[in-house]
Amino acid sequence: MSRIFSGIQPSGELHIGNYLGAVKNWVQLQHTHDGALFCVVDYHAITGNYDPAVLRARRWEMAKSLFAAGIDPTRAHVFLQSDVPEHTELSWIFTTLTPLGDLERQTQFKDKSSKVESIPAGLLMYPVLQSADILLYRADAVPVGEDQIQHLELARDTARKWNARFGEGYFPEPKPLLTPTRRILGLDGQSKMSKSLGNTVGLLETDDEIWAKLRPAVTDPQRVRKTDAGRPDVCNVYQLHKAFSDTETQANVVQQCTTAGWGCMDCKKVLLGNIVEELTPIRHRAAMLDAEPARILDALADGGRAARAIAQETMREVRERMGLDAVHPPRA
Ligand code: AQP
Repeated sequence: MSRIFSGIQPSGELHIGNYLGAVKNWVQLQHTHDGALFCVVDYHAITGNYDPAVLRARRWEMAKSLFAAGIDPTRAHVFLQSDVPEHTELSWIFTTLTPLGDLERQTQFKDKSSKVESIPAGLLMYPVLQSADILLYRADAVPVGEDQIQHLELARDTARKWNARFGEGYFPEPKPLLTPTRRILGLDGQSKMSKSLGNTVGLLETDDEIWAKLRPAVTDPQRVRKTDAGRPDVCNVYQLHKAFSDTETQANVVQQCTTAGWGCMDCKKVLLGNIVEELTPIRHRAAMLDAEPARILDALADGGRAARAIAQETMREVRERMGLDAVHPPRA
């Protein structure tokens, strides 16, 4: 059976893009794959300027949100990346195998580095650490959103290179597991929903907060008046219906939109109802966890222990195969 690993940055709140693209899939996969590993990748969240107090709070909130979303610590291991130092050790080893050009070609690097004056090397090295995150557990299936496909190609290249030099077949070549909602746009309808772009709907937001964001959300730009027929295929609100509404409602949305039966506001109100229906139980579970923080602490401690056990064994084998194990005098 394949081993599942995936990670999420505590660089902001868990949003519906993360949820639909990845975390909802994690919740399902934990039932078919024992011991799946889900990591709050805090080392990835320090590549830019940050406030340590804010990071501390976000790590906690991210772990809580994952449990609230339905990750069950008796089925899956949830842990903090910085609780397992072997991530950074394997990352250095992979750095030595990675061509600079491959890193400079990564779309996410080009995108993020174009927005800063001085580019931190951590931004460039991000996919190397990500390869280490995955391969440390010798995971072969990685449930992620579409934006991570290119990084996983690099992880596969790295696994092949290391295997060719040090141990054929040792590291599996990890494959992405995508959901039908592999790329959710922000409510601006322009760019990927992203913590750093401030265009998100948080998983734990109240109904009023969600509506305040959904009400002005961009729809089909050509639909100016209610009497204009809309084009669901170019409308981000329809894409969100596909994620949150049942097939009957989706068909009705198409019918009402293309015949100018509903205005965009009517369509958004139906969507709001369906988002609220899906997110309310998650919010309730988060409130219960707020009242019992020890459950989060215990789950993270257990997850960290389980992750370290696998990571330490991998590093023992990696060091041995690379000539980095216990030193001894030369044999005569
Ligand atoms: N908009 C999205 N649609 C579908 N999937 C998404 N993911 C992120 N945004 C979308 C998936 O969520 C998982 C965790 O992502 P991450 O936090 O580790 O990194 P990210 O992709 O960089 O997410 P953000 O929100 O855009 O964070 P920032 O702004 O900090 O970079 C991944 O599986 C990702 O594919």
